Amino acid sequence: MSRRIAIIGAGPSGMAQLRAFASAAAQQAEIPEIVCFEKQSDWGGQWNYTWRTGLDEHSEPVHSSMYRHLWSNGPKECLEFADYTFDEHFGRPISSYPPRAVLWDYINGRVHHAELVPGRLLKDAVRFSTAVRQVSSHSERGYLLTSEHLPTGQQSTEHFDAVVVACGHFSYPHIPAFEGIKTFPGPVTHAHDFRGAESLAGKDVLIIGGSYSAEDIGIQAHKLGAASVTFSVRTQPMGFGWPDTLQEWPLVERFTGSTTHFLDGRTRSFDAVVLATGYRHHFPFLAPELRLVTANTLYPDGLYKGVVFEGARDLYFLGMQDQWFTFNMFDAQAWFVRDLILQRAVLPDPQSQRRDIQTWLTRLKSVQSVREDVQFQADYIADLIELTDYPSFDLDTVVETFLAWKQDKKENILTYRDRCYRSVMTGTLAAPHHTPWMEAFDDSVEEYLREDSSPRYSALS
Ligand code: FAD
Ligand code: NA7
Repeated sequence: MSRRIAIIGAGPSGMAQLRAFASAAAQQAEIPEIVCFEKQSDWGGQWNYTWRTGLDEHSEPVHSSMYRHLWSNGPKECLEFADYTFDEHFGRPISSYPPRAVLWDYINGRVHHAELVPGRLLKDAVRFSTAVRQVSSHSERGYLLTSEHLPTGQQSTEHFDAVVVACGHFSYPHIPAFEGIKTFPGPVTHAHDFRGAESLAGKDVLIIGGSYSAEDIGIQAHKLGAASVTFSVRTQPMGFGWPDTLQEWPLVERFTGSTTHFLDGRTRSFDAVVLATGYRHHFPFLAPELRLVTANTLYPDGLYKGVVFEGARDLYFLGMQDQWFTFNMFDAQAWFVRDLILQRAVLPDPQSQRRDIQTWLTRLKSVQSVREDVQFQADYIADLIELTDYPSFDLDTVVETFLAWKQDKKENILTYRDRCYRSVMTGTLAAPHHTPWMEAFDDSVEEYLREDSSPRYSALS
């Protein structure tokens, strides 16, 4: 009987897993039966924007945390697939920081017409609008997986030999409490429910958090006319080149009505609060002993090569790391998992797996600079690629691109998206977008790809 493999989630990680199997099939490998479960009605994961917040049309927790006017927050040259380049998809150079819809178009383009096996599209392997409800170990081998087709409520329980968890980890918000916050009279939202900054125009906005979401929601608010944005940062100031109306303050101590008291004794009044306090790795559908327990880190403990669950056989997790690299890292992971499933790669014994994990964890502890942090993830990806036939690429140059991006942001957080970088896959230098990011208010694919105007500024490479 053919082996059966379940993939949970058809975001970039799940799509990478499908693509990995398709790539082996194209080389005449025998592919097990693949079933990918996706609770949304289309693939793309976070990149599949929804206006909904809270619960969706099936009373299911809304997955995506993305918002209107979200443009890539890092150069696309750092996330480019090694086996499907931006040049191949768009047929001409585009800018380094495309909007969400353009990136969705790119990831969709790689797999849209692809076949898993001749005559069967990759997409046919995905059961859309189907949520995985429960996964538990089977008494003999493999897993029992219960899923629910959301439009009909029909549930089914099936046996799978291996399970790949690719459900992402930026969907369940981490919502800390602050003393007195219930007395705050204005809106208090988490970044997960943020859908656009229009309502913040003219407002004094407090954003709690000091990472990607805080930074980007802050500049979105500024772009759409917020009177001021104050970041309340717990550990380390972001230290970007902020305009005058954006400031970094220490952590909030408490709220009394609209007055916020900060740890340094200062107080200030705000109209709205956004909690950009991160997310939880949360796997309600996995039996407790199968759950990965981790914070948002570059190397979650308990995953050999960052993907193989130590606590049970034939259980894999994709994309669970904190992310400098994204799409191409998910690819490297998916290729390795595919090779384990196809028995092209062999798992070492548990002691050797533990030693390997420990080596990475020890190295991570000694990381002292941003450069070392990015290099850590680059080396992790290189280690995976070494084990598979995923096309290798110049990871060290991508590290330099990340560092240049960090520097651009330090200089001016409002203009960094106007810079252009060179692809390590094709050598193509990105083309400046026709409109500076601060003046671009239409993030549609059509407007982005419009060719009838030349750039009104020159971007630096
Ligand atoms: P996801 O994209 O989260 O996809 C997981 C999929 O699993 C979803 O489709 C979901 O519906 C499905 N799923 C979950 N649970 C179940 C279930 N029980 N049953 C069935 N299906 C399920 N990365 C970048 O490279 N550049 C950026 O600019 C960038 N911006 C970001 C902005 C925001 C606001 C966020 C939250 C993330 C951003 N990221 C960015 C990171 C982003 O998470 C990755 O790019 C990528 O989407 C991760 O892919 P994934 O497949 O691992 O997870
Ligand atoms: P991150 O990167 O996990 O960052 C979470 C931030 O929230 C970080 O600055 C934390 O501060 C802060 N945090 C967490 N808990 C608290 C409390 N209790 N008080 C104050 N501050 C707190 O999540 P993001 O949402 O920014 O980014 C996730 C993804 O979304 C990323 O891939 C982006 O591309 C978009 P700390 O540093 O721990 O002190």
